[in-house]
Amino acid sequence: MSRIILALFLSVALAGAQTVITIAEAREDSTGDGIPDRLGEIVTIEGVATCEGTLFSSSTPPGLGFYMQDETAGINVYGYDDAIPGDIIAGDEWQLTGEIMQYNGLVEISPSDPSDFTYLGHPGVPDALQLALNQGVSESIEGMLLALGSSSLQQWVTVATEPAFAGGGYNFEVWNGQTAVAVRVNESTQINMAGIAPGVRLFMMGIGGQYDSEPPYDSGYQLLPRYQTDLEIYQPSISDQFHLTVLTPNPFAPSLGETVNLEYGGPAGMRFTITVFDRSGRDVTHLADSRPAGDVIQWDGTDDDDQVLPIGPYIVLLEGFDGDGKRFTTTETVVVAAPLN
Ligand SMILES: [Ca+2]
Ligand SMILES: [Ca+2]
Repeated sequence: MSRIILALFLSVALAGAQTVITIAEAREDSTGDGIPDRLGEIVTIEGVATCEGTLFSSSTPPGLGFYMQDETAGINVYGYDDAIPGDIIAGDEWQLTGEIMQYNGLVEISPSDPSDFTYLGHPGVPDALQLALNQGVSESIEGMLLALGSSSLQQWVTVATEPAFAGGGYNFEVWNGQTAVAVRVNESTQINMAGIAPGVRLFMMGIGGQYDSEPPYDSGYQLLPRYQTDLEIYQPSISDQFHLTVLTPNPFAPSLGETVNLEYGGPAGMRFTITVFDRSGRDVTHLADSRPAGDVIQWDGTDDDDQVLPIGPYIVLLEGFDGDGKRFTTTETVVVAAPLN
């Protein structure tokens, strides 16, 4: 008898337990047409919310409209307001059960009832996936939190087009290196677009999204910022822009006809003067006087009288003068060398 009871208990427990699949499995598209294999199936996944539960909902009252991700992938969570289990906070981890759907190429999971959600904890929002220079949004990273540009990498994107309002949000494009990336700012995020204009440099974060109205669903990828802080305008200080770079070769051998290349620059309108000093502090040659940026200066290792200077280290002083006559300076060392042998 006890064996029968145990079997009954197990079958009830198994019927109640959900088989959790990864988000990558939930999204799987073995035919590559942008339509998930599991379209219309009810699945259970677990993941961390990367924004509040209604942030991307455009309905009234707001319904479910957010993104969650696990180690494998991300996905849009979509549903009516009567399916909301309570406050969903960015960084919450949830198990949820819902139907796999697809809307204009965007893969969605749609719970229908608050009981489809189980709260698992609050591990916090995962680090954004940093896109490389020239990388755009693509299917495998749709639904994930992405970073486009980075202040720590000093890699920015540049606004390419004026933001245009269309259908409950703003659309514009940015250049990530040589790749144009579409950005969609949903009105529901309440992000203010002031200051976003062509030529402005940004460090950005957002969700990888897609809006492609026609099959095959292989285009229309977008970055979807969540918050004002996801659109950080990069305004480098003058001292960050002012620079002198010694290009190769350094050391260089003037007696072999080598020249050292000096690249310099700064904010628009700045004028530059370049002077070379020897170790004793004597100015030996003047390579530029009140020139604009944009040139690479070549130095052949001679002084102002065209005499080749002795081997050894020399200090290159770059001075920049802005429109108000304010002076900025920086130095680099170059080495005049003898040829080997
Ligand atoms: Ca498919
Ligand atoms: Ca897609």
